[in-house]
Amino acid sequence: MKSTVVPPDHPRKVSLEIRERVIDGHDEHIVATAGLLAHGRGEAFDYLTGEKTTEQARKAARAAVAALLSANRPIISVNGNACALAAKELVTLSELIDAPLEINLFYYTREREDAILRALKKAGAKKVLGTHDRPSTTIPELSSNRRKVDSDGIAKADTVLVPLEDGDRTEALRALGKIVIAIDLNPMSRTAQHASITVVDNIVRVLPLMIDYAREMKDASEEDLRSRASRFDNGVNLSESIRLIIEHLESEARNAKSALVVAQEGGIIH
Ligand code: PTJ
Repeated sequence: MKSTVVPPDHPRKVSLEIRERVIDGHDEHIVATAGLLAHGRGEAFDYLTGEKTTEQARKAARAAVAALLSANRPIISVNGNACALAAKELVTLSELIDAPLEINLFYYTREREDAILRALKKAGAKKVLGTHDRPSTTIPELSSNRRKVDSDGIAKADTVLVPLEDGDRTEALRALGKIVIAIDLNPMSRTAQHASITVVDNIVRVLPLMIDYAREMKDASEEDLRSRASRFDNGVNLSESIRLIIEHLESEARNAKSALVVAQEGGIIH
C-alpha cells in the first residue's frame, strides 16, 4: 500500500511524511497497531521539544556511540516502529559499530517477524538475530513477549541499544548487568529513566547523527571511548531535557500572548 502524498508546501510536511512511513509500516505488518499510538506519543513529545536535535541529545548520542564502540558484545534491538522509520540507518550503524541486529517484539506475531526480517534484509542486513528459527533463551523477571531473546544476541550482549521501548525491559536488562542505551522522545518514560544512556530525540533525526559520530570515533582508543561514555550522567541529561521542554513551553506561551496582542491591535479581536 502506498502512502498519501503530502503537499510540498504543507507546513507540517516533514512530520506528516514520517507519519506516513509508520502507516505504511502498519499496512505491511511491520508496525503493531499499538505502534501507531506509540508514534503519536512520540510526535507529541517531539512537538514539546521544538522538533529539533538539542545539545543534550547530541551529548547523549556521542556517549551512546562511545559506549557501543567500546563494548565487548554490543547489540541493536529492533522493533516494528524502529524498522519502519529507520531500517537503512539501523543496518548502517550495526555495520559501523559491529553490533548485530536482533528482532525483539512486544506484540509478537510470526507475520510481523517475517515482515521486519524482509524489511531489514531489503535495507541491506546480512544477518538478523531473534527470528523463530534461532536458538533462544528467556530473560528472567520479564513476563512480556520481550523475554524471549536470541541466545547469541541480547542474552550474551553487554551493551544493548533499545530504540522506542515500552518500559518493561530496560530495568530487567540493567538488573542483568547490561548497559542499556535508549532512544526515546519522552524523557520521563520508565525506559528513559532507567536506561544507562538515554538519547532524547526522534530516531529519524538522531540515527544519521549517531552514524556520523561512529565514523568520527571509529579509530579512537578503547580507553578514550570508555572515558567518554563513563563521563555521561543520564540523570543530569534527562533533567536538562525536561527543563528544555519547560523553556520551550514558556516561550510558546509568550508568543501566544503576543499573537493575541497583534490580533487586538489589528482590530481582529475586540
Ligand atoms: O514492535 P513492537 O511489538 O515491539 O512494539 C513497539 C511499540 C513501540 C509499540 C512498543 O514498544 C510500545 O508500546 O512502546 P511505548 O510504550 O508506546 O513506548 C514507545 C516510546 O517511544 C514512547 O516513550 C514514545 O514517546 C517514544 N517514541 C515514539 N516515536 C518515537 C519515539 N522516540 C523516538 N523517536 C520516535 N520516532
